[in-house]
Amino acid sequence: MNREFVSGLAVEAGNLLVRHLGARIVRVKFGTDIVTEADEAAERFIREEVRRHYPGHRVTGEEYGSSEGEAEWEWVVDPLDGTVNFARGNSYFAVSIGLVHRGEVRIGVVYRPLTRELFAAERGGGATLNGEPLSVSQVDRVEESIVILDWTRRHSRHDTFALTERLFFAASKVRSFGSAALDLCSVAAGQLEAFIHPGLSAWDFAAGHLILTEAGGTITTLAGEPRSIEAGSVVATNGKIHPEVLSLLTLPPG
Ligand code: 2AM
Ligand code: CA
Repeated sequence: MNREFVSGLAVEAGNLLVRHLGARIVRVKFGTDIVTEADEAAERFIREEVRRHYPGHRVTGEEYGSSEGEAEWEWVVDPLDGTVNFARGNSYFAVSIGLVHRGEVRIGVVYRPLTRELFAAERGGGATLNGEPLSVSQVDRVEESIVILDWTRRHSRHDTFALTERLFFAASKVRSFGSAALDLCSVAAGQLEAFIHPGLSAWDFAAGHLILTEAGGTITTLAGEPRSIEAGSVVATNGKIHPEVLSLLTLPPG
């Protein structure tokens, strides 16, 4: 098992997405949560390659669920993270592949095909962007920070609005780009300081989780609990502003 194989797979799947630019929307899951032919084709490709090279491994992907049986190794795959951007011709989308061993992410790769940015990490081995080491920023105050806040239609707009208001007043800038995997990589690369999402699935952040922590960042739930790869909220920062961000996110009762 190696980082090169996972990286190669993400790059090939990314190239497949590029060939599908302009792909038809095949399903609307919920509100703006859509699926195109590209999501499905890229996931089928990854599943087939894993089955061919690592037949004993389990695959869990956003579009086709989990393959049968228990396995020590599990590939947690989002074939297209940022589908809404992809469908509008915006380059901010990526392939995300996390390789999990007994519940722990060992290898994480996120590939943004239109800019050819390959983010990769191996547990204990650091994180890289196109082979160059990555590290989080040194900014230590929210006041000087750029913060990404994103949400889905499934979450209460009132709760999200309350958080947005607090961050808007506290941070230097608030952004929203639409790909959780790339957002985590941007924090890992020191391009900005934090990413907050009230509810993600494992495939959205398994790879980005490892890339961020290997670059020196911190990731927890909104409540400040340690983050495994189970679905739920995500607060990801450069580490230095984490306590201050969490204190801003704690809404007073009532
Ligand atoms: P996607 O493009 O793979 O759907 C944007 O809000 C971010 O949240 C994207 O990473 C998007 O991933 C993810 N996302 C959107 N809807 C979601 C949902 N219903 N459950 C989990 N993640 C979602
Ligand atoms: Ca997806």
